[in-house]
Amino acid sequence: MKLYTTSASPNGKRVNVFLAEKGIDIPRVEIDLRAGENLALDFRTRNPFGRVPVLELENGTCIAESVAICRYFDFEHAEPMLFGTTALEQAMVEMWNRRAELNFLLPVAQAFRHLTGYFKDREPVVPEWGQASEQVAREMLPLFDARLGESRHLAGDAFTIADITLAVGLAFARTTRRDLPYDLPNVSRWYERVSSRRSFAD
Ligand SMILES: N[C@@H](CCC(=O)N[C@@H](CS)C(=O)NCC(=O)O)C(=O)O
Repeated sequence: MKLYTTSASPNGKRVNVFLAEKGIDIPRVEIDLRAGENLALDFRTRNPFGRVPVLELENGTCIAESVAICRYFDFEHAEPMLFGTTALEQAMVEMWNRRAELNFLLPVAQAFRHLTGYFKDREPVVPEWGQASEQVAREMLPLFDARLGESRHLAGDAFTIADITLAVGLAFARTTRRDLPYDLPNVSRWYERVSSRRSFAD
């Protein structure tokens, strides 16, 4: 088993934190995104979409999409369950993880890509789209703040994949200096607690 990843990228980080929470260590192959290693023919045989991370199993099956990789490990290594256990928990985790991904992590990534032109060698860069995406992330953050005012973690009492998604999005937004309201009280308190978990250290 091998994980093809870029540890510094948001989705690489998402899987790394998840694996650390589970106490799983597997061999990794670092992919240099800047140099376009993810676009090479060899990599595309593992993921035709040319994105990291990709998990390659012993039998050669390749699983791309960070949430799909995390789900695989949640089932294979039960404790702690990070996608919930009961029907209700699983639905809440799915809801909050999708909200965190679609309404925050993705717009933050789009803002980065289209405002910096970081991948201008491989995609059209549309600064207006970058601004609109940053605006979406800015407007959504207060909704997460409201949720975290009434709940210890995003999906309920337990720490889950939804917290990893939002925290990784926030860490990436901070590092890349996106213009967002970082001082929201509940998000700030929650972020301090979550990002100081050992799994976020590397
Ligand atoms: N939905 C995918 C997104 C994967 C993705 O966009 N990965 C980025 C790094 S965070 C990437 O490979 N970028 C390289 C590129 O766009 O060329 C997932 O959850 O894994």
